[in-house]
Amino acid sequence: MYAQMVKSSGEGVKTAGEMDAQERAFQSRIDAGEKIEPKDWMPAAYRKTLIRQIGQHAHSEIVGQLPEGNWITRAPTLERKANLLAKVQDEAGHGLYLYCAAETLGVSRDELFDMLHTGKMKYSSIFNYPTLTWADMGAVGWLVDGAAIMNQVPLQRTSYGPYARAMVRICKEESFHQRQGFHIMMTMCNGSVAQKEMAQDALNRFWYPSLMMFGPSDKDSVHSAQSMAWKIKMDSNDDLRQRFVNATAPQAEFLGLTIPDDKLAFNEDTQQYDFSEPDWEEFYEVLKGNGPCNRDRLETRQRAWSDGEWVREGMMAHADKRRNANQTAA
Ligand code: FAQ
Repeated sequence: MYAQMVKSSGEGVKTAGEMDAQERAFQSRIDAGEKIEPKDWMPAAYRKTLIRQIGQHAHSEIVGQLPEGNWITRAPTLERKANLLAKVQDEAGHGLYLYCAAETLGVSRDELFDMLHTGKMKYSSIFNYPTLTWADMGAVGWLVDGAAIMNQVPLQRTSYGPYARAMVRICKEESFHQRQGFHIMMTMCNGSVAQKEMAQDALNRFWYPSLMMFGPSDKDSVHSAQSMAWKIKMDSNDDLRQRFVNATAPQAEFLGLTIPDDKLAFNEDTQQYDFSEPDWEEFYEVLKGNGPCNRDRLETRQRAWSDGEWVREGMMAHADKRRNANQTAA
C-alpha cells in the first residue's frame, strides 16, 4: 500500500481559501513553529511526503555505508581504520534513527526495506559513485558529509517532531565525519606529490556529484514548494547548494586544491561564489538506475537482506518466546 502512497504528487500548494478548516488549523500550527507529533492529525499528503523523504534519507544512510566500507580493510593506519569504522557504524545508527522516525508515521520497517530492495524508493544519488582511492575517503567526509550537514542542520527545525529530534544527534556526528574527511585531505595535501595528486583527483570526481546531492534546481524541483510550506524542507535546493559552494570553495583554496570549475569565482556584488551547475542529464540517469554503481549497491543490499534472514528469524522467535513467557507469568 505504501509503495503507492509514497509516490507523492508534487501538486501545487493549496491557498488558505482552498483548505478546509482542519487543514487551515494544521497550517497555522506549522506557521507558528509548533512541532507536529505522531498522534496529531495531519493531511495525508504531509504524511506521504514525510515517509518519502525520511525513508529515502534512511536508505541513504544505509547504502552510504557501502562506498566507505570498501576501504575499512585498506585504511593506511590503525587510527584511520578505527575512525573509518566508527564513521561507518555511525551511518548505520543514523539509518536506524530515521527508520524509527518513519515508523511513527505508520509505515513498517519491512515495507521500507522492501521498497528499497525493489527499487520503488530512492536513496541519495551520491552513493552510486565508486570510491577508487584512499583519498576518496577524504573527499567523501569533506564533501559528502559537508553537503549532508548543510542540508540537515536546518532540518533540526523541521515541523515533524521525531524527524527534527533525530536530526539533532545525526548532525553532531556528521560534523565529526566532515572534520575527519577534511583531515585526511589535509594530510594528503601536505604529503608527497603523488598524494596531493590523488586528493585532487578525488575532488575532481566528487565535486559535481556532491552538488547534485541537493536535488534538481529549484525550477525543476517537484516537491519543494509544498515541502517548504509544511516546513518539511526548510530551504530550497539551490539555496543550500549555493551555501555549500560558499563554504567549500575557501576550504579547497586552503588545501591548495582546484575545484574543477572554470567559472568558479567570488562575486563581489552578490558576496557569493558563482559556479557551474552539475550535468543534470547525468543526475537523472543516476536516478533512473544508470549510475556507475547503482546495480552493485542494490545487489549488495539485497544480498545482505537475504543473508540476514536467519538472524531476523532467530530474533523474532526469541521475542515471541519472551512475550509468551511474560503473558503466562501475568
Ligand atoms: N538523489 O522535488 P525534489 C548522507 C529526487 S544523507 C536521489 O527537489 P525533494 C549521510 C527526489 O526524491 C544524504 N534522488 O525532491 C552520509 C524526487 O523524486 P521522487 C541524503 C534525488 O525531496 C554521508 C525528485 O528527485 N539526505 O549523505 C536527489 O523535495 C556520508 C525531485 O526532487 C537526505 O535525504 C538525490 N540527490 O528534495 C551517509 C536529506 N535529489 O521522490 C554516508 C533529506 C532529488 O518524487 C556517508 N532529504 N531527488 O521520486 C531532502 O532534503 C530532500 O529529499 C532532497 C530532495 C533535497 C534530497
